[in-house]
Amino acid sequence: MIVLITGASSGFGEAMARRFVQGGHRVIAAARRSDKLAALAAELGAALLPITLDVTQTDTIPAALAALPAEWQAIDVLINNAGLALGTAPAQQASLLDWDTMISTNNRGLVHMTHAVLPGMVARRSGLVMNLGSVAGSYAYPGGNVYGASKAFVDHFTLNLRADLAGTGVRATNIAPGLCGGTEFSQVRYKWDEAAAAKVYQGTQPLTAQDIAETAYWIATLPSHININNIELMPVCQSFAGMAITRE
Ligand code: NDP
Ligand code: 8X3
Repeated sequence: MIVLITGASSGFGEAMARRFVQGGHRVIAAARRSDKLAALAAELGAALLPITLDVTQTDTIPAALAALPAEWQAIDVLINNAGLALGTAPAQQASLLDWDTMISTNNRGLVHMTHAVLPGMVARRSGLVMNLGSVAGSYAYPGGNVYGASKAFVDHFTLNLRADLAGTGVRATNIAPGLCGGTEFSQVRYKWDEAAAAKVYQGTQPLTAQDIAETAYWIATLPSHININNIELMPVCQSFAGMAITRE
């Protein structure tokens, strides 16, 4: 298989790139930090093709895909993993710039990538689009505001993809992880305040990027008549809070 992974320079994307190459597949690894991708390419060899791509620069996406070498053009699996949370401030205090960046990356970038890759999949009558949602897309929490909403969009966009792709042989899956450590997610969210980022995982055994990579690999290698619509994973240490009630 040829697997295109966005956000392959760290965290889930990097772990998934390793997993798919280890499984004998070829990976197109996309992200903004070309130095990180070059290091991954040096480690994984010719099975990994690094491409520098900012998914928020949506005008550049079709040209970046058209520029792929001919033998890398027929993408079997698109993993829309590039994404981020910025901040945990309540909506009334949050940064609009942060909100725009989350929407541009988690939603706009994701739909543009999908739009660029889908026609080839439909023409070949096979393919899989795997989107990285989050538990934040299903369960509201204070400070989740636009991040959670952007992931709810990913969840529902994936289901609507399934509706449109009926009869084409192309599959679509939303992967919704909960607390997951060992990636740059919290460093990015807390703008590289390392203490704040570390506190998120204190006293927990979170999911790992490897757990998510194994999940993605399992989904992508299922027989072609099976579609996982939505899969939600949490570490055992994570559960549900009650409804918040304001009392007079
Ligand atoms: P990381 O911060 O480790 O990885 C995010 C990746 O996205 C990086 O490779 C980054 O690369 C890339 N990226 C960010 N912005 C862009 C952009 N504009 N264009 C291209 N690539 C971009 O986080 P995770 O691996 O933890 O997260 C991966 C996905 O999983 C995200 O969508 C996140 O929301 C989701 N998720 C994470 C959870 C967690 O707890 N960790 C739980 C649930 C979901 P670069 O900076 O080089 O561009
Ligand atoms: C990341 C999981 O709980 O930090 O999507 O929102 S959470």
